[in-house]
Amino acid sequence: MTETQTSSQAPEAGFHHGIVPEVLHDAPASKPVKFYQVGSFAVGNRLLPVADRSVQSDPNRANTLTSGHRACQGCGEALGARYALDAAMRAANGQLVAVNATGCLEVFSTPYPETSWRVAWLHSLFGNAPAVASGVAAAYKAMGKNDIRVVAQGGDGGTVDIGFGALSGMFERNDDVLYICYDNEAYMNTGVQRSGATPPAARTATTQAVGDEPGNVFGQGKDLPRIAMAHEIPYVATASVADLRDLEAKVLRAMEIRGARYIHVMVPCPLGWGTASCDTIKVARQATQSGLFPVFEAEYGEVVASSPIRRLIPVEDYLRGQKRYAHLFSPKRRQDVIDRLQAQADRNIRRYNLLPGGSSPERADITDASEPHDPSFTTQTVTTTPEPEATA
Ligand SMILES: Cc1ncc(C[n+]2csc(CCOP(=O)(O)OP(=O)(O)O)c2C)c(N)n1
Ligand code: SF4
Ligand SMILES: [Mg+2]
Repeated sequence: MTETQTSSQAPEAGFHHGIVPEVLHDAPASKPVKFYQVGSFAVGNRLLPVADRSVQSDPNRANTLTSGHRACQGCGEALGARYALDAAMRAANGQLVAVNATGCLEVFSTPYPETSWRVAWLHSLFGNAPAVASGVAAAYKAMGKNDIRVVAQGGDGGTVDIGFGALSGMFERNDDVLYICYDNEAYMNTGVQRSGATPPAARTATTQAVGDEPGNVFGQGKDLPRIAMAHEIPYVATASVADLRDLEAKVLRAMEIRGARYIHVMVPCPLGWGTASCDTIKVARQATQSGLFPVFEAEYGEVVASSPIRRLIPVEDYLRGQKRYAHLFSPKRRQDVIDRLQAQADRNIRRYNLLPGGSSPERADITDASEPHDPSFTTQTVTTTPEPEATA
């Protein structure tokens, strides 16, 4: 644990616009510098006008969730929260209050008497973050301080389960709060128990890999982005740590709007999913590129945009890398269960129009034959497998 910084300290050293760091001068001349990787998922930043560059590339970014916290190595939630809150801080000109539900994000960031937050930050209970945030927003409104903005955040358990009633009320009243859910698909802080957002067939401490239907039960679970849309609030979006630039953009967009807003971020948990800490981004990308986690935006209950899949992969590629799904491949391959999960991905692809180019997932504008493909991504044609019957 390093010492916690305070907001009075100087910002972290970074690349200042127009100044070339010494290290680049020392690079061997024989090694060309490549600015854009055509066909990869990398996002160019340096060649953009300063105003269009990412929040994280700004040396004066807020570092709202700063170093020294106790998240596991490769924690998707820590990464997502850092990007989301820095973007919110930029949008609010630093006039931001963050309310946190109980969960890993709260526990790893605030071991008393330390904190990694460089923002006015409140924690009350596991299930009341939306209610507390609504109260904070109402108090500032009553004081006429409309420039102070409010963000609430919580894990999937705090959001879709215990905090659900308070969140629905916040939506229904259209309270001026941006709520961000970091979805790692289980109650990670207390030892990986199932939540209403745990996907079918996933093994958790409370959904063991036994019986005819191993792991979590099949069913829809609680699809909170769609439930939020049903409240017809001004803005709902999904995002993923696989595309942090998109996450930043959605937070900035949400902060332009007043009223209740909801962003649902996919944040892999290496400990709970049984993945290597270096694979957090890869596994998050596999979730979006298989169609299992659709990335989209909705306004007043209607989907207005979705992020197309760039290289479609079968869900099996996503499942295979995670120990929570190991029972689908050994000791006996469970093709029936894999097929049902594939059918869910196929339904998302249809529902959110994730392959707008038709059945061929390879799009000429983003691929480059000279670029070696990541062997973990296998291109295939979409099949429209019949949907499984709901059995939950
Ligand atoms: C009323 C109440 N019940 C249970 C707990 C114990 N508890 C603390 S965090 C947590 C799980 C949090 O899961 P989630 O919201 O998904 O966040 P994550 O830790 O996965 O980020 C639980 C069950 C609690 N603090 N309060
Ligand atoms: S258990 Fe998971 S969510 Fe919690 S800190 Fe570790 S990686 Fe992050
Ligand atoms: Mg969780």
